[in-house]
Amino acid sequence: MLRSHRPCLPLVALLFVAACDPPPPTRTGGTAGLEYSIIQLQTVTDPDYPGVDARVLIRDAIVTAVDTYDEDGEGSVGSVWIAEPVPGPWSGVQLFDPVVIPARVRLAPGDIVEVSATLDEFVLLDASGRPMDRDGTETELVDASVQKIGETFPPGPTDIPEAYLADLRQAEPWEGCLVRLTDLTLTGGYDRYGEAPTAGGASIANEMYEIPGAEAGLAIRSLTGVVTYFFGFKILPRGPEDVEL
Ligand SMILES: [Ca+2]
Ligand SMILES: [Ca+2]
Repeated sequence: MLRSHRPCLPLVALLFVAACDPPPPTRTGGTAGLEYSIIQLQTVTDPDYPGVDARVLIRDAIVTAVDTYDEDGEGSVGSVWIAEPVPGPWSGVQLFDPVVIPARVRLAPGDIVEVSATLDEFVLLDASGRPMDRDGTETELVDASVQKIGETFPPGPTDIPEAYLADLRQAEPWEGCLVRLTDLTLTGGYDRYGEAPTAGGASIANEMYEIPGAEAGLAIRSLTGVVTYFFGFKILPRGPEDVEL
C-alpha cells in the first residue's frame, strides 16, 4: 500500500500551539505533547479535538492488534492498533508503522502502552495533491513512538451489525476498534486488493490474516477484527482465532 506522510510541524510551531491554545482538561506537565483520550482524537466535534498535525500523548492505552503479516511480500507489517481500556465507539485508533520502545519488545494484544504521535487523517493524494477518495479518510497516528509499560488481559471485541461496515456514517465510530460480526456469508474470494466481500456489504481484508478457503458461499459464524478505512471500511481479522466457521 502506497503511503505518504505530512512532515512534522517545526518545533517552534509546536511551542506556539502549546503556549497559546487553551489547555484541554487532560493536559499534563510532560514534554511529549498534550495528553488526549483516543475518543478526543477520533471525534472532530469534540471541543478538545486537537486537529490534524497536532502532536499528542496517549496514556494507558491497550494494544488490540499488531500487524506482523506481510500479505503482499512488500514489507506490509508494523501497524499497531490501540484502544481505550473501556471499549465502545470512537475508542480505537491505528498507529501507522510506529517505533516500539524498547526495540526488543514484540507488542501483543493486552499490552498497556504510552504513545507519543502526530494525528493524521490519511487519504491518498493525486499528483496535484487532491484526495483520490472524496468519501473519507482514516484517522491514524503517524511518527509514533509506543512504549510498553505493562500488561493486562487481551481486550475483547464489541459486537456490531454487519450492515454498519457497509454504511460510511455507521462505520465511522468503529474505525480503529476491535469488533465482532456474526453470521456472514462471503460472496467472493480475495480480490487483487486482498479484500473479500460479504453478502451484507462488508469487506474482509487480508492485512493481518488470510482466511483459508475464502470463496463465494463460505459461511462464517463469527469474525473478529479491527476496522480500518481505505477506499471504504473493512474488517481485518488478526489470526485464525478470530475466525469461527
Ligand atoms: Ca475517523
Ligand atoms: Ca500486513
